[in-house]
Amino acid sequence: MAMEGLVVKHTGSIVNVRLPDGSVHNCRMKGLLRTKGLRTTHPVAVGDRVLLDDANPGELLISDICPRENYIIRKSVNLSAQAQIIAANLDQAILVASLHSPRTSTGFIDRFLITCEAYQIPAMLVINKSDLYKTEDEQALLRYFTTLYQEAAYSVIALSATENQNINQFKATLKGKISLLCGHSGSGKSSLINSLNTSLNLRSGDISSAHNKGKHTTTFAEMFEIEPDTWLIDTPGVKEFGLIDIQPDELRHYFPEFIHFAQECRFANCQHLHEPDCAVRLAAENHQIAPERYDSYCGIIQSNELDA
Ligand SMILES: Nc1nc2c(ncn2[C@@H]2O[C@H](COP(=O)(O)OP(=O)(O)OP(=O)(O)O)[C@@H](O)[C@H]2O)c(=O)[nH]1
Ligand SMILES: [Mg+2]
Ligand SMILES: [Zn+2]
Repeated sequence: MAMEGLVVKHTGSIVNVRLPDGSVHNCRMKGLLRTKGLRTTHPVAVGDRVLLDDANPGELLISDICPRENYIIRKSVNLSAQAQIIAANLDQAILVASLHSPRTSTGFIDRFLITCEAYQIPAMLVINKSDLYKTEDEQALLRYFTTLYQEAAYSVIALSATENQNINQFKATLKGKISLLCGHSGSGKSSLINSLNTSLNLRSGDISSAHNKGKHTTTFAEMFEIEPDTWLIDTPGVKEFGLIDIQPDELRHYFPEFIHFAQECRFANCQHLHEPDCAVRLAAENHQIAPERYDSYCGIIQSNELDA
């Protein structure tokens, strides 16, 4: 008899599936399924709903993957032709960033947001380690990032996972949803999950004092139910957020703050680069659109990281 389960963890070889009764089982893939999904490194992802076959006693086999509502993908680190599905069936994706130890950047945040827009997953920004930002410069930098992304229509929240600042306010945005946490190693994703459910005790790692970076403590994506029906997906830290399957001609749709101005461009298919009477470029010159965001757009178009 086939039954449905939820993939809560997979390490490449081991896939853990949770059944409706709450029990978690280590399942294997049926042979044929392994070759599906050619461009991805593995056919199943955390968050997938799967069908299980229990024909062999004592063994559950994943016989099929239910159609995904959505998923989010990034370029695999060493296999540039391959993509890695980070997770599937998400309600939102949250970037956990810190201003230092490790330091975030607008380039990293923009690529994460572009990916979320391309896959139609609501995105949000958490600036963690707010307990560390005491100097005037740090406070100014915090305001800078907050304003930049709020003006681009994203929610931004500053909090401290370890000092419990703003955690309840953040928790309210998670209720009843499946949320993905992404970010650099050491930004505090696992610590944040621990602060939301103190019984989980996920491993967190030190920041290397030599490089001010994390040490890649979390090595596999895993889903946790922090309270009934509220799920968080912890993921390994990433160095970069490689864009995949995005054409230069569609990138402009993934900067939500451009859309309003784009209606006033002379050409309906204006790419907002050197075209005459471009209302988006003009809005950036007038600071109605943040010039950094506009420059980031132009920079990505001119780089060779998009699919031609
Ligand atoms: N001061 C301060 N330190 C924090 C905060 N959140 C996390 N840390 C510290 O940052 C370090 C890294 O935290 P982790 O939770 O392991 O970070 P991560 O994002 O899960 O890292 P990876 O699993 O490597 O991707 C640990 O030493 C945490 O104690 C915070 O809000 N304030
Ligand atoms: Mg971690
Ligand atoms: Zn234009």
